[in-house]
Amino acid sequence: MRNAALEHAALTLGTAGHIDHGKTALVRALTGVDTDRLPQEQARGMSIELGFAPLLLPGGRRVSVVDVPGHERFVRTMVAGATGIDFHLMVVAADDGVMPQTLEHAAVLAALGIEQGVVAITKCDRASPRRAAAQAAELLPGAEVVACSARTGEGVAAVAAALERVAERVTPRAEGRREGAAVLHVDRAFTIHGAGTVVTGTLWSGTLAAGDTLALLPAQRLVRVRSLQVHDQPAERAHAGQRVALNLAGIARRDVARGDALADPAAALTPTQVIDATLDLRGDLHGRRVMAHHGTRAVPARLAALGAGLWQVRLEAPLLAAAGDRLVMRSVAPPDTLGGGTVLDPRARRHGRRPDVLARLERLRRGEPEPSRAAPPAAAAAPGPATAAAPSAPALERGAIELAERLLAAGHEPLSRSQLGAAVGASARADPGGRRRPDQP
Ligand SMILES: Nc1nc2c(ncn2[C@@H]2O[C@H](COP(=O)(O)OP(=O)(O)OP(=O)(O)O)[C@@H](O)[C@H]2O)c(=O)[nH]1
Ligand SMILES: [Mg+2]
Repeated sequence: MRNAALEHAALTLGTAGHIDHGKTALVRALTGVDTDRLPQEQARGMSIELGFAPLLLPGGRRVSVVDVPGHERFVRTMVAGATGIDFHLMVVAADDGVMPQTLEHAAVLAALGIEQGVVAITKCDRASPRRAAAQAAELLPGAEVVACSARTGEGVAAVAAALERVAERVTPRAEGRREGAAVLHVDRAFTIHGAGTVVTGTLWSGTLAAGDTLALLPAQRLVRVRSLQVHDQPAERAHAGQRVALNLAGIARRDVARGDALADPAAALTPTQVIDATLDLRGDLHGRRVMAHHGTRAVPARLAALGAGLWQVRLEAPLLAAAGDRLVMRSVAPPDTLGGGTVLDPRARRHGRRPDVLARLERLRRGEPEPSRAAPPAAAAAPGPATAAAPSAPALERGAIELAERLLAAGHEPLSRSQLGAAVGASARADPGGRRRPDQP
């Protein structure tokens, strides 16, 4: 790389905090960029969409900033922005203190596993920071608290210095995902006159280059990367953790939106509707209908408790999740963040609390590798002396084994006719009439 400032691993900083507490004003004081670009945002003096700006820290390190809206109606947008960040800038106004979306954004950060960050007590030209600082320190213990004013500029350099200290110690979330297949969750899609469809997002894993063919999900269409930018600069290649803009060929603007994902077709990322996860949630939520947020997407889901912090998330529309990804759960009404956790099995079957299924999830939670699933289940293999004594016993056909697996995995949950249908159909196809009972015609 040409510029020493770019030699550090790519890091993204996300703002957080209640409406009107001064997030956008502080980002402008730090970066010189007004992230409230939309006419409605300027007219209403309020952020609606995610805003982006590059931040050059005092020591020369460059990080990307995602500025989120604070309005309670836009928490979904906030989650979509926070999903790709490495550390946070929680903004609390000195004259208002900790407010509902301060708490909710803190809960979202916790659910996403974003522990490191800085608290800025803004508007110190208006009120003493003391009360707000004490409240914020209680909410986010461990974060450095810095008083400042975006209006007078006082303390802004101290905020930048505190951010730099965190940037030095934070582990980039993309670390360990650089070698993987490319995945990007789209946070904006728009048209640039003369260029066509452009999407932006934080590159979640792998690398991307002009000319690459990607699968657009959940539509499962192929698109081609015509050109790309990293941090607003044309680039040949983008790496995991960087903010990228992709000019896409083969797709109209109306056919791509925030919440879609672009993935290397080899990524094996497919739309999924049943997820097994380890979740840390407030209250008894078994059977509750919630909003499940993943990547830049949110869909309604029903929660089934499996015990010991293990949950099955049954989605009403697909998510594009992989094992190890973070999930955030919010209540549908009243809107509130209930907690979150990590995907263990992104393509689970509907099942209950069967001991063998739970043992497998516990293994996944401990990070142990999956035993090969190619081996037939014990029930179908009929092990024991009888097998040894009768090596000529006919093997069960594939359809019967599939059916047995489905019934075992279902536990106490009855399978629907359509769920059974495929396996029964496979069984019938595998055995075209050869083993009918003698009394059947
Ligand atoms: N006096 C004073 N006013 C400030 C300061 N920071 C922001 N403001 C004002 O507070 C209002 C809200 O600031 P924003 O930066 O838009 O707040 P925000 O947190 O981005 O708001 P949302 O994005 O809508 O959640 C604006 O009128 C700002 O000019 C400050 O340090 N001192
Ligand atoms: Mg704002």
